[in-house]
Amino acid sequence: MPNIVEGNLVAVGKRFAIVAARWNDIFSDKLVSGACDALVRHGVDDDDITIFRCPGCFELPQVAARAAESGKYDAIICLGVLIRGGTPHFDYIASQATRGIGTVAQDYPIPVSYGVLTCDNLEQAIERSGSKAGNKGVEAALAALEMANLFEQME
Ligand code: DLZ
Repeated sequence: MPNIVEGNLVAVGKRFAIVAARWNDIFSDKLVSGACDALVRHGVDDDDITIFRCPGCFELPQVAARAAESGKYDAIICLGVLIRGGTPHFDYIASQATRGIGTVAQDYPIPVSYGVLTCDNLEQAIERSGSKAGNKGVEAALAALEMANLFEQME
């Protein structure tokens, strides 16, 4: 049998930072509440969750890097909602936010999860923030939780 190392979804005592963009807050608020709910239902204490709100997705990596640098958290969950408009702005912000979050994930020794919606329209945002395609905030929270436990086992 191979030796399998994997994280479980029990997170008692772990500390999480949620970094969330305020743009499109009717949707991003749903991602934040979904992420908090998922963490608490898996044993995380409310006091061990800190939510940082920033203006938009472009700012997510900057705040995530500071949170990682602080050493106060076992994992960081990045949340935001980008909705395509009539100009190429969406593509620039989406690629910078994604690249930046990836860079933070590689630069710091704690897991950083990616819960940024990149939607072509409002319907896609509705579907992914708590309706028929689930809630991507929940998924990002569970990924962070599993990864925090995996990293702990790899120490
Ligand atoms: C400018 C902008 C636009 C057009 N669209 C969004 C969006 O759909 N979602 C989002 O999170 N942020 C958006 N922003 C704001 C940028 O992310 C950023 O906050 C500003 O350009 C200021 O740096």
